[in-house]
Order: sequence, then structure tokens, then C-alpha cells
Amino acid sequence: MKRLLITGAAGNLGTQMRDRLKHLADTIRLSDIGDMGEAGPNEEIMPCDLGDQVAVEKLVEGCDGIVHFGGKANEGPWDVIRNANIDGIYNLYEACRLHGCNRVVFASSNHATGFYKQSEVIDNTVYPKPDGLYGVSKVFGEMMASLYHQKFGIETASVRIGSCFPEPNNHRMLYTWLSYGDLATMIERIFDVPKLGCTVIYGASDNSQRFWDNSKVSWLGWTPQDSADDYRAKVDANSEKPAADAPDVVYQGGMFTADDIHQE
Ligand code: NAI
Ligand code: 15L
Repeated sequence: MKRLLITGAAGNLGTQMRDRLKHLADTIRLSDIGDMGEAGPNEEIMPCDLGDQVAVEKLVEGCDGIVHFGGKANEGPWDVIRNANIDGIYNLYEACRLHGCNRVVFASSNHATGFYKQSEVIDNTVYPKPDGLYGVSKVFGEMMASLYHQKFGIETASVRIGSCFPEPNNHRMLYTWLSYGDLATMIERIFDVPKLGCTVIYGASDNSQRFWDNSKVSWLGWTPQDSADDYRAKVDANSEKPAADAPDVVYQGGMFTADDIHQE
């Protein structure tokens, strides 16, 4: 690619992927409302609020691909979620349509399907069961991806990321953990495949405990290399096992399922 846009570049995943993805394009354009530091070689910094349609249109101009990490990344008040994740994703796809940007990695979330039980194994085609307003906003994003694919041919991988952190630090994460390295190779595959279409994929490493089945997207050729199993003893030693009826053990979305609707 000539230019790859990474939104949410000041956040956890944006910071981690900034270096890991730099070989994918001549120029990496980084955007956020937070501090992204100085531009490195072959980087350009363009601060932008995703809720600002005019600014997002300018942001996407000249980009061949987007890794869309930007947005409200957990439960919160509706006006915040609406601005970043609802208006924000509409603005992003409209800008893609106007400027011919044809491939997007959308950081969706396991909270799009958080009300499935941990005792169920689900694949990437199940009907969503969001576990909060945040989860609903991710389902909305996936539907925008579908609409813009059907009407305009824009290709998207909506990655329902599990828990992407340095290492798993509780028992639920033994199922949901995704390593930074495995996320990076997944994004590489998403930009490598000649035809992507519009697809959903779960983002979890090669954990032996799992409730997500990616077999319908095996054509992507992504093989995670890391496993939460390597941290099991540490998790057992450092965190108490929740009771059998605790949301963190019953539902795939864990504690998000027990969260209230946030008023502010
Ligand atoms: P984060 O909160 O560290 O990063 C999100 C970034 O988006 C922040 O830097 C924030 O300033 C920016 N942002 C928020 N509102 C914005 C707005 N209105 N305009 C422009 N930028 C805005 O979250 P993290 O962990 O890096 O996650 C990245 C993406 O991946 C998020 O969309 C999140 O929903 C998704 N995800 C992450 C998971 C994880 O385990 N890290 C799990 C599931 C989904
Ligand atoms: C998410 O969607 C959040 O962005 C992240 O911070 C974690 O809470 C993750 O889900 C999770 O389910 O562990």
C-alpha cells in the first residue's frame, strides 16, 4: 500500500501495532484525539475526532487501507459511544466511499456476542448478542461494513477481538486472550489476501480453552502462534477463581454482561 491509516493510534493497540505494521505501506498515517507523540520515519500524524465528518473525510483521503482501532473501547454513556463508534464509523465508511479506500480492518469486539454462554462454542456467523451499548455499537459497525460492501464493494474484516493485552491476567482471559503478535499477523493476512469480501473473525490466540470457532474463515490463512496456556499457572497463582455463577464464568462477555446502562 502507499498509505495505511491507523486510527486510535494513541491507544493500547494503536501504540502496539504502529511499529509492527509499518512494513505494510510506504506511509503510515496515525490518528487519534489523544497524544501520539512525534512522527517517526514514514509516519504522518493527523489528529481527528471520529465524530467530525469533515475532518474524517480529509483523514481518509489518499489512504489505500485502514486499521480502525479508534473509538470508545468499553462501556460508557451513550453520547460518547454514539459520537465515536456510531457517527464515527458512518463518517469513516462515507469517507472510504468518497475517496475509494477499499480495505478496512474494523476492531469489533467479543462484546458484540457477549451474552453467549461460555459453555457454547460459536462461530463467526452467529446472530449477535451484545452485552451493552458498547457491544451494540460494534454490531452497528459490522453492519455498516456489510452495507458498504454490498453497495460499494468496500472490503472489511471485522475482528471480534477477545482480550488483547501483554498477557492474560484472569481466568476468563485464558479463553479470550489475543497476543499482540497474533493480532499483527492477522492484520497482515487481511491485507495480503487478494479477495477479502466482508467477513467477521474472532481474535483469540491458540488457547486450548476456547469458545470461538474460526473454521469458516480458515481461507484467510491466519494461524495464531501464541497461547494463553503458557500463563495458566501464573493466572491460577495470582487471581482468585470466580464462583461458578459469576458473570465472568457464565458469559463470554464476562463482567460486561452485569454492567448497568451508564448515564454519565
Ligand atoms: P484504547 O482505549 O486504548 O484506544 C482507543 C483509542 O481511540 C484511544 O486512544 C482514544 O483516544 C481513541 N478515541 C476515542 N474516542 C475517539 C474519537 N471520538 N475520535 C478519535 N479517537 C478516539 O483501546 P484499545 O485497547 O487500543 O482498543 C482499540 C480498539 O479495539 C477499540 O475500538 C476497541 O473497542 C477494540 N477492542 C479492543 C480490545 C482489547 O482487548 N484491547 C478487545 C475488543 C475490542
Ligand atoms: C473489549 O472490547 C475492550 O476494549 C477491552 O478493554 C477488554 O475489556 C476486552 O473487550 C475483553 O473482553 O477483555
